[in-house]
Amino acid sequence: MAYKALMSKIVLITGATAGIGEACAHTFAREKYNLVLTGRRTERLEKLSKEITEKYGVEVLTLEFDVTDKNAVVSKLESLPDGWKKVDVLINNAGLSKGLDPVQSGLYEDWDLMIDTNVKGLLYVSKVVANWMISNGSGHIINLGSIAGKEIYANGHVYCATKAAVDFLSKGMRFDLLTYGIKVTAIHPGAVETEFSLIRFKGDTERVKKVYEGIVPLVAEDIAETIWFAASRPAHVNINELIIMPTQQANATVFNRKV
Ligand code: 8X3
Repeated sequence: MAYKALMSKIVLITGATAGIGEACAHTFAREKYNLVLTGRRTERLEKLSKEITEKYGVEVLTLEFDVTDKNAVVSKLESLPDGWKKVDVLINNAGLSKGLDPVQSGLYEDWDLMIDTNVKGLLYVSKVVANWMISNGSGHIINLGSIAGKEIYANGHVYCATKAAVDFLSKGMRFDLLTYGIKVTAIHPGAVETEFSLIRFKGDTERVKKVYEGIVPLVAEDIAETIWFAASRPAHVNINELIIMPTQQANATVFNRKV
């Protein structure tokens, strides 16, 4: 397995068990990349791995860890066979929003989870993989930001702050990795219908319904195709960042709803 991995390009995707991460797994497998898929849900990882191997004939390795667990991130990633450390593209997709509350009543555990996942988790993974890319002499880090990192909206302060952090971390990484020829791209989606809102609203399907009411939202595949566009530019071209929204969305809060 390690030998073949050396022959093909490799993408490592965090949070690959659903939504944008899962869609990226399909898109990159279609383009004949071998995949390292990471996530918290083992069963889903295994199911996706099997599906992709059968459908596209590429090789898939799965690593089960939570990006918030620094020791697990480092030890699981470092446990990869050497051939699999030749990662060409890292997609830092793992991220979430939990709760939508003002500062005076927000829950500490929601804040911790968002900051630990969206900011610290992204950093933990990036450090390990950036070092591999430096040894390999090339690489491309693609970070999932959000329109929420470009604008603030009511009750979104912590989530928006974490995505603003992703925006600045991406810009900072571009400085750090410039001399190594490593590309850094940030993708900032608006409303994408995934499990995002279900997690934000903690399973309240009525609130989730309202988010997408009267609009045709983006789907995970729209973002995966955008990421593929960024990843497939020629060696001398880097897409620094892209903001992508549904046609019926003007900014983080203004929609042209047809209800
Ligand atoms: C998700 C987009 O506008 O719901 O990152 O925060 S938004």
